[in-house]
Amino acid sequence: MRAPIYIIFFLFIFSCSKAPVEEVLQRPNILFIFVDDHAFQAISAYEGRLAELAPTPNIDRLAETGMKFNKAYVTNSICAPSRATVLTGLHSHANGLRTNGDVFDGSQITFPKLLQEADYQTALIGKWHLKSEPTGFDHWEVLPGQGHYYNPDFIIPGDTIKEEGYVTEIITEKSLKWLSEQKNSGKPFMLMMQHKAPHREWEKGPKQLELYEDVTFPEPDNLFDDYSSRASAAKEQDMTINKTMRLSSDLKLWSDEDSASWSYKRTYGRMNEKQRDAWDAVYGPIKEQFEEAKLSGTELISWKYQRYMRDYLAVIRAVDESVGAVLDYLEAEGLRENTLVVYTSDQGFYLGEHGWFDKRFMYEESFRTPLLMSWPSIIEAGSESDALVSNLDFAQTFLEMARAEAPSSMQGMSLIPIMKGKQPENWRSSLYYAYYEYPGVHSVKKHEGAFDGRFKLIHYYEEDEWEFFDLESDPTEMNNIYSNPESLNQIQRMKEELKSLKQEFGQE
Ligand code: SGN
Ligand code: CA
Repeated sequence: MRAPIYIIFFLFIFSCSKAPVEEVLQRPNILFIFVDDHAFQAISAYEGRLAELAPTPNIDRLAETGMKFNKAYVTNSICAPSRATVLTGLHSHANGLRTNGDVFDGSQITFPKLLQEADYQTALIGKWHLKSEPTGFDHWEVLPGQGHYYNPDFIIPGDTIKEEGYVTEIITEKSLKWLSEQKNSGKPFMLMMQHKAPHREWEKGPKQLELYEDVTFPEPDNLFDDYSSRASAAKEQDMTINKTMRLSSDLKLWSDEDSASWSYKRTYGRMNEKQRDAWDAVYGPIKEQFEEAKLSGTELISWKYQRYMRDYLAVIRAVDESVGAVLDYLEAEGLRENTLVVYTSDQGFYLGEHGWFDKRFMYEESFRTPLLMSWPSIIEAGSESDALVSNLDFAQTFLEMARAEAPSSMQGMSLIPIMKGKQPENWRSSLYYAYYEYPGVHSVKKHEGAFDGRFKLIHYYEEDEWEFFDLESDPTEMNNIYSNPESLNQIQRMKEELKSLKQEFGQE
């Protein structure tokens, strides 16, 4: 059958302009893959020190077919606040969720609700962590709190169920199932597939138990940082590999006394006999060797770092396979061209840099987050962006894609011009950051700051201590130059910047 004359006319008009036909005729699908604590240093597309030894080939497919963002940041480097910012397009002080202890007010405007109103099918599967019941989703199945790696519980509307297996694989299966169930709805979809992995305590999946056991990973240059020149917060935190990382739950060297502990019960204690036997076959000999070696001092720190990397990176391999599975599905269904696939994390993570694990600080490893976007009909394959972008920006980006109006109260910027390769002239020139969870786990003091892509100003306001870094000469932030007379003008400028950012975002 011949196409009606108006369609031929449409195709002609749009083949002459930049916007592809798909964008005009059909609204795109959105697959938002959100992971927990995935450091950009552990994605091979970012070419860091771990890239060759622990590649992430499927996550890298998104960079190969799409755009790699080199300067993607979060407003507040901690789980629940990051998730609340993604949903609302608002800084923590504006959406009311500042710490992991707060409850999300699900009655406020979120982008999933607006997509639902715009006739999208919406779903959320995996980690949620916002305490209140999800709103704005046609379908949701979420982990309680942090969730479990083995045989995880899921909260579903009106019930809690326990699933047998490994959490990353289960979240993938549930996501594929929902995708295929809604396939014939005639509506575009927006799925948030939110992995628990690679969150502490980095429990490897059954398929990756032996992965990396014969690999020695390079240490970061500042594994033995002494925090000289930094403010007291860096010295007084509780997140070092040396002191904070536990041999039991973190490094899996359980002893009999541990079996009553909460961390034992929610990890090793949840495994069935078969899972435990496979686990013990790998970790049993490691425990024996460790006990014989009687390590101490820097040798012990280096050993812990190797164990940490082997577990953390193997947990990521399962996530990489999950990304491969969903991309394969979209390809097989012919959905790849007009689906935006986003890969990002709720924040970054320390992989031994500054001697740490965890996040929270405004230093690069945790303030920055990985961000890859693939949407073949719009984004040029293999492209990169150095624009300052934020987890604030997703809500407005997705709403623009759905041709739904974003409320003027939202505080981000749509990334669509950047995806199309054109950074607008009036793009933001700096970012505002604020962290509030103190006192709290890992003892990171409250701070706020401004970053312009090169200079970073941090204020620990309860102690009135300052830090100032020039990332161009000091990319690993080892040298606080706040007292350096030559930096005075730049410091003054960044203080003004911080003040105007706070005004812009209505921060007291
Ligand atoms: C748990 C972890 C912490 C982690 C927080 C917040 N301890 O308390 O290391 O910082 O979650 O993580 S654990 O012993 O329970 O693993 S977040 O990603 O949810 O913000
Ligand atoms: Ca997290």
